[in-house]
Amino acid sequence: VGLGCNRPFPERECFKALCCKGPPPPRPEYDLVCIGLTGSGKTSLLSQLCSENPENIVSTTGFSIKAVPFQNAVLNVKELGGADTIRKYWSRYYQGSQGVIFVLDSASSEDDLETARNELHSALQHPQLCTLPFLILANHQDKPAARSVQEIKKYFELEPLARGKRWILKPCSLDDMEAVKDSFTLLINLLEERELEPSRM
Ligand SMILES: Nc1nc2c(ncn2[C@@H]2O[C@H](COP(=O)(O)OP(=O)(O)O)[C@@H](O)[C@H]2O)c(=O)[nH]1
Ligand SMILES: [Mg+2]
Repeated sequence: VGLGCNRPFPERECFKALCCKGPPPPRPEYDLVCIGLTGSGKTSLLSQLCSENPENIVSTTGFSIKAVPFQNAVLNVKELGGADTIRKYWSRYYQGSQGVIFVLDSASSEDDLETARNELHSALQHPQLCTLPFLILANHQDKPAARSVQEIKKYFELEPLARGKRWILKPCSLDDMEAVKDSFTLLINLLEERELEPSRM
């Protein structure tokens, strides 16, 4: 008799079959803010995660909120427009955030990369964000001019600044959404850890 046929508790199987028919347990929801310069790919990545038609993407002038579904959680992501004129208002929308997604264009000009670095540093040090988990996506990796994730880590001086914080830096591009989803799973793990913290004390 093989192991699979050996069922000493058929009633247990029945119970499982019955209780699994109910509605799935509600998934936890987290409020996140998504920032990054215009053109870094915030709207495209979030739309892909929501399975929206990429042709409907328009430049984000104010902000937009999307409920992004994952297997174990729903992320309510507030994308803030990245234009020069809007960035100074980013911090007005930080309140209530439980985590941060920062998207950058790995193939952008030196000037834009420096601007992105300054914005990321401000976010990492902002009183309303500095204790939150960060997912930093080095997007546009499909382009030949893209800097590697190691180069970006060094250029952005993340090690000294973000030491002790929970952050994830991952290379990605629109054409590999599976990798993007994996990165979000890591972020969700950090968000869950955070939720458990008070009960551990
Ligand atoms: N080649 C390439 N293009 C991308 C990638 N991500 C976004 N884009 C393009 O970059 C442009 C700006 O993207 P968008 O999502 O509007 O950026 P946002 O301003 O940060 O919201 C669009 O034309 C996208 O198709 C990527 O990973 N690779
Ligand atoms: Mg946008």
